[in-house]
Amino acid sequence: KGKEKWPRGDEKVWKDGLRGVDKDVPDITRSVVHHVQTSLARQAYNLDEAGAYQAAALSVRDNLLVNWNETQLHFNSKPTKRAYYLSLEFLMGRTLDNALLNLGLKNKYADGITKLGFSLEDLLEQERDAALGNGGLGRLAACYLDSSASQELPVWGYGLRYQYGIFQQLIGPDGSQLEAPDPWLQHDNPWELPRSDVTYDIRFYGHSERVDGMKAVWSGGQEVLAVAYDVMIPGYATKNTNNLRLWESKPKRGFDLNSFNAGDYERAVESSNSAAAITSVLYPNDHTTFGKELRLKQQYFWTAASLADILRRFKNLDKPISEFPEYVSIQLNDTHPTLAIPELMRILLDEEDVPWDAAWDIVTRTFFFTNHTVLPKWPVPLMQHLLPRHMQIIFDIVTVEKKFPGDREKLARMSLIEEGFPQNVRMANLACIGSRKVNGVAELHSDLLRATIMKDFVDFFGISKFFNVTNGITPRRWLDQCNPLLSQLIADTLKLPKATFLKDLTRLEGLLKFEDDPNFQKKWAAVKQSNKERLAHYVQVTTGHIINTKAMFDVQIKRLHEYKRQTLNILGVIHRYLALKAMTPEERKKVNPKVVFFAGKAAPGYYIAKLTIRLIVNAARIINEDPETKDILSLFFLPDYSVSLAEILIPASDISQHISTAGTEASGTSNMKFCLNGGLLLGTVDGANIEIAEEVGEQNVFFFGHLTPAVEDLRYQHMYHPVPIEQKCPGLAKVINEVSAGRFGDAGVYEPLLNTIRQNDYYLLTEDFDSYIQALKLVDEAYQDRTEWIKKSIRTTAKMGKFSSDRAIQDYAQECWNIESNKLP
Ligand code: GPK
Repeated sequence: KGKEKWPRGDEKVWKDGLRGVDKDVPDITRSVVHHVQTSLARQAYNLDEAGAYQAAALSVRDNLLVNWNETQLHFNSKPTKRAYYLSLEFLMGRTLDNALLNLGLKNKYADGITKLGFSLEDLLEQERDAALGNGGLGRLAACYLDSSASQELPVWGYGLRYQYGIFQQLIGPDGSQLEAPDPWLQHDNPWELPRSDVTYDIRFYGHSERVDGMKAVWSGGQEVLAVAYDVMIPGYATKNTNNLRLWESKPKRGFDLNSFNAGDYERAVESSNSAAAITSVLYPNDHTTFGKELRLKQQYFWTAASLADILRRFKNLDKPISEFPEYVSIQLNDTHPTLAIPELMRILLDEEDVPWDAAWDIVTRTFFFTNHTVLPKWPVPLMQHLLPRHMQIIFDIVTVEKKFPGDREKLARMSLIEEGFPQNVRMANLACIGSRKVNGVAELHSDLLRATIMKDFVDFFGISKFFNVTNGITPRRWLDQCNPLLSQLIADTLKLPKATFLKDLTRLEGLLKFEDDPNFQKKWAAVKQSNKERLAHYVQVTTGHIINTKAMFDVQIKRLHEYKRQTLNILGVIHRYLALKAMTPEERKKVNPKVVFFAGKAAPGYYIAKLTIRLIVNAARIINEDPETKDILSLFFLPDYSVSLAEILIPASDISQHISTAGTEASGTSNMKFCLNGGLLLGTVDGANIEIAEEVGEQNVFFFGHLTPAVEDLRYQHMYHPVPIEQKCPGLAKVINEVSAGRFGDAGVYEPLLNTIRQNDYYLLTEDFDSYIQALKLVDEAYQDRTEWIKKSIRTTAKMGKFSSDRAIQDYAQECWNIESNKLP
């Protein structure tokens, strides 16, 4: 863009904009010019897109701030019960587009920005994702914030302001995943408000002494400062704007002056570094907690600061402490915030002088616990050292022990302490005992919880404490924002304003009336086609590859994990490739062309998952270059999966894969996103796939594989009566042998991955492979009848109402929190 003219756009607008002389300059343009010249101290001359984005964002933020302030005032004006969502992860993605849509200002900003010589669409691309989460659990928290604000519910989120979000994924020359840091705060973040006035002291280590019986004093150790940053959460088509409060850790006082004066510079900065380290980085492990001291410090720092803040707000109401649960409900997003339970006990016992039983009663009426997995998680040691007072409290929580004096085995299973060297705290048991209610995230998952890991607690507390809230997704981001063409087509077809179905997703059922209308079918297919072209354009720009957009697009995007079985998918692709190679050119002409997309990150220390990535990348290098097959099969691993990349991939998919071993995927949420965007689902009978099929009808999904009740028996068989893979599943054995022999390079490299299948095959690839291949064949056949396929696609979208996160949040609001909507006038 060397010879560009400066300023861009209309010079008069830039000049008059700030002074406000020209009545024709719209307010929005004026406000953007104002931020360029004042907040950024820049000029129209040489303003690049990054600067224009910043100015536009600051201008939008002004709108949000007004609403945000009014919302806080509104809810403070009379005593209101509030709910708090404690989550160590909030995977927010970008904000500008979402804020504009929720405010209803997108078109106005697009016009205003055009006057300045920029395009809004380009500016949106300037924003970095806020990626403070790993995957489903973190993105769910973000959807729930949107739904809470959109339904005018008094819900705040509490999390951590990590300096570095989830790592950036690169692919090395040999095809393996490499990791780079994500310094997302390097440029100013216009979406947060630092609150230097909202701070708390948080203590670690030290010693706890009990004075006269119950009352204890915890002192000494290290104290650090928690500083609040507020992120505005706009509701859709409402002024209500909620808050997400993120904590940053700082040294309590600069650095240690004594050491500094004594010339010991290193010691002086050491303690300040260790304080800042607490919120420096998001742990990149999905589904696992390790016994890492810094991770436990993060968890305590965050829960202690959040509780202190919640308590301070409650105290403004001037109510007796016994009424705390009448004004406060706290949702624990998985076991990560479980320390909030002993922490609230500590505050009540040691600071508020509440007797033990009354304190426990308050605690168990305040907390609610959502479990997100049935996979084992490792409990955390170190507690004694880091949090001595909390350890005493945990040892004193003997509810369970009292009730089963005789049954030693049951007692051992339910105990908060796992015996051994060292002893461990069982966070899930503590979260269950300390909460009013416990829920799973899809029907099957909640059933499994009640039948397995929570069984003893069901016997103890009764079944009504354990219930289900099926996950949901926000239709604002996952329909309107990511797929504006579809959203518009739906509005035009139903003759409804978008807000009607974006706020009540069950209204999509109205589309069923049009499923047979050829004109509508044509428009429906055209939207899918243009989303496929948008994705193809992205791939071309980022990788140089040209994609056949007439081919079927098959997508699997999620964290790399053995239980999610990306390995099954890639071995299926290779199976297809080998079959194509064995065909005559004539036969190949009849084949339905297909493009397979993968994306997803592996935890940096997850060796097997990283090998799967390497195999996908290297298989792609061979397959995409093969002149005999490349027109009918191509394969892409798109690096650095993110919320923003999902927004391009999901609307473009014809079929998406959700193929976990039955009983392992608690719910899944991308399955809902694909279906909402008219992509069909290929999956196992697992998690929310089951409920999706119930809604859209089994004839509209492609199911395969063994069912949950069979899984345990099959694993037992594998352990005690192993059958060689050549016998058990010859089709898969052939594929594995090709990989093993180096057909995709790197002979020998993939052995550890292939051995997981050859040996005890815990995730049952050998059991499900044949029915998987069969299901893929049915997908191909169905795609040949394009009209029938389009009808399935329409029906799928039409029946996705249940999966709005608005419904999920209503479930929580009614079953748990007991809070009410309160719309700003
Ligand atoms: C579950 F336990 C965990 C975890 O640590 N991280 C995570 O993303 C996911 N999850 C489940 O794996 C999904 O099935 C589920 O849809 C999602 O949480 C939200 O509930």
